[in-house]
Amino acid sequence: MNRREFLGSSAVASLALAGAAAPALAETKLMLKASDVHPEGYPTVTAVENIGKKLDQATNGRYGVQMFASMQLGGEKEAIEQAQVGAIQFARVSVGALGPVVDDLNVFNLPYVFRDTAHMRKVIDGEIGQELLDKVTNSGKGLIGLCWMDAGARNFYNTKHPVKTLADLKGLKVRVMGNPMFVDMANAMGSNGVAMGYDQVFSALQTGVVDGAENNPPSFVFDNHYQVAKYLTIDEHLIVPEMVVFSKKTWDAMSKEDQALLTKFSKEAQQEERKLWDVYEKQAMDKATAAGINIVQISETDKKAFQDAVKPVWDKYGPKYAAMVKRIQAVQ
Ligand code: GTR
Repeated sequence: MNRREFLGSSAVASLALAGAAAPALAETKLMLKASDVHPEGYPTVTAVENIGKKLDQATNGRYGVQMFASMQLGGEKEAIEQAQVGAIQFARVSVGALGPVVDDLNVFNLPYVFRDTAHMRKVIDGEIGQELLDKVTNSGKGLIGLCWMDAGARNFYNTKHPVKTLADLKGLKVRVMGNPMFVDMANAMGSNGVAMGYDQVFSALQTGVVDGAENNPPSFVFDNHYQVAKYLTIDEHLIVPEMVVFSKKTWDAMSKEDQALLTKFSKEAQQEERKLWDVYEKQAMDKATAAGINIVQISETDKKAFQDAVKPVWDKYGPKYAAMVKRIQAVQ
């Protein structure tokens, strides 16, 4: 089924079902639709599928989850919009894509805002994490913030040459996520930031529309970017967590008990995904190495130049989030 057929047919049926969680329909299984840009087997995909399995069991089959992986329903902007109107229920998306919808989240999109991924995990697991999930739920944007997912740290890769220092980024056209903060970031670092949806990245790299992109190792490898971009530089300029958001339309039609189950299983998924992540990230690096990818590791000392370069981004966006940045930095 293509995207148009999907949105035209089953979405309507699912809406009708979701809106009518009446006793008469109790025997009918409600299939909650989920979208992810990544393929089957990717940690975020498995984690959301597991929420579905648990829901199925706990509700005696009243609910199930149907996963549309590998961008079958488009990129992340589309997934968010589909969840907002109730055409799908779960959208697993990056905070990079969600920031333009719920501005409070953009604090996590500031380059080098986290010391490392362990710091990020502490923050999303704690009070700040819950507060930002609630911001999504209370944003009036038709979304419920269910849980966080780990996506490691992001690095530059390109089709042209090794990037050993900041100067090597100069002039490279680098694809970034659809959020003005990242275009500013890429430009501040000397490259030319090009915002585009994730669904276009592979072909943009392949056709030379862009020279490079930036992402975590699992996306680089398991979404096949490494087949065309042979130069990877581990500089960890962004540590952007991801969120599973749920359609408020569907949520409002669910009983309090079912909502509580969904909340519980989502919290569990947050922890489960990260275990899968650690394994997958290692596999990705092994695969990249085996494929002969040229990998440059930026040392802690050299990272300083990268961090200094993004100062204009902090000058422009930082003040708005100053109080939250302080709280993030205070998390040990
Ligand atoms: C991946 C992330 C996706 C998407 C993608 C991108 O790391 O898991 O949600 O945001 O990056 O660059 O668009």
